[in-house]
Amino acid sequence: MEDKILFEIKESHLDTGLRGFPVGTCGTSKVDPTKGLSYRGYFIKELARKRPIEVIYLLLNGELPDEEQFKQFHEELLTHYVDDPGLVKHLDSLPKNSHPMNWFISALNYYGMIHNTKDWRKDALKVIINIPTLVARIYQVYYGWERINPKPELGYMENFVHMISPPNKNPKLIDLMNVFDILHYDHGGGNLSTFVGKAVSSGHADMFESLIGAMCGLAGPLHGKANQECFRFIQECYDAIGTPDDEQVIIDYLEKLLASGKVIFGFGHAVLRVEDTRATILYELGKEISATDPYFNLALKIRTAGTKLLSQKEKISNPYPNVDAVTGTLLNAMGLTDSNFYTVLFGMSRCIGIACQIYHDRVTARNGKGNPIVRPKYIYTGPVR
Ligand code: AMX
Repeated sequence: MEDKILFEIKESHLDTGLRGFPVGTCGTSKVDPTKGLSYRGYFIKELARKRPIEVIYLLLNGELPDEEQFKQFHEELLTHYVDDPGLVKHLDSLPKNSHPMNWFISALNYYGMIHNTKDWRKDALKVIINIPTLVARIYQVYYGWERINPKPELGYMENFVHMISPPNKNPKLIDLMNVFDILHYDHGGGNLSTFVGKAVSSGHADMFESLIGAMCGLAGPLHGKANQECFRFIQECYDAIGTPDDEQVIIDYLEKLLASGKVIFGFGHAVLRVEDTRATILYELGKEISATDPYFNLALKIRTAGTKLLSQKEKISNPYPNVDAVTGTLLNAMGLTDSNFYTVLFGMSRCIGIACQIYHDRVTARNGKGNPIVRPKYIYTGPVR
């Protein structure tokens, strides 16, 4: 079989953060520069309005389930469901002034210590079925909300939405969470958090240890925490200009920000060269569930004004909105107003995609041998004595 050359590595590549280096294979999802995200060959727009468990089944097994397979899978997942009272005690002991991502990482660690089976499939199932309850418990304790007990029989995201009780909770929060969860499961293998999770598991750390590594990666402001920054950006724009009818007012305002060295949050992407298809889905959903919200309306106006402005800047590879351009406005409009928590919601979903990838890396890759330990080379640049 021909052993094709995929990439030529030059010295100048050493400073690029492995940008674009092929380092392995990923069978669950793909990010195409012009067609956007797909899971197992299905474009995300074909999946966004399905039931979350159907899409998780697809990521894990490679095909969408029929009704019987769906039922069996859901029943199997529920056998792994546990609402551990020790978790709430653990959360009660955490410092209230720390970031919710630190709580999420700590909760995963607690959960792994108690419930880890060291069986990759079982642990992936445990992550899938329990992570919304774990996040709901964090919400309850962190914000001092009512500690509503779970009702897993309600459905996957339904149970999550049932357990959280933000003031002014919008009844359409469930519509948003179903779509939000599906959109954020997987994004190829090379995004920082997924890459880290896969790398940690390659040393045979367990599923929970691997996800903790991944979520520490997600917590960085250049990666997952960008979604909270993007919403703050919309809030700042709103405070400065409101929702003007004249597009030029928005363009002038954004131009001033660029001139002062700031970035237009929610625009640009390392891989995509079109509007992020996840953003397109959320703009459409927002028109259904959040049409009168002022932040959402401003985000809609910035969608076109920002693209017009950034298209004139040659150095910017992708002048279009990414998924974070709009998520915060919708979460906020549905009652989840504290943007500090948005990365945790992203993590709740992304852990599922990473767990599915890790399962395949460890159990099905290389005819069941599993992928080898990750061991890249860093070139020594210190003194020679
Ligand atoms: N506003 C202002 N400048 C931007 C820009 C934006 N939205 N997007 C890119 N640029 C600039 C870069 O800073 C870079 O400038 P430099 O050469 O002076 O350093 C130049 O354009 C070229 O960058 P690029 O090749 O187009 O993008 P990248 O792959 O280096 O970076 C990203 C991608 C997302 C970090 C960048 O577009 C950005 O900072 N966007 C704003 C922040 C944001 O929305 N983050 C969320 C990311 C979404 C996600 O992946 N979850």
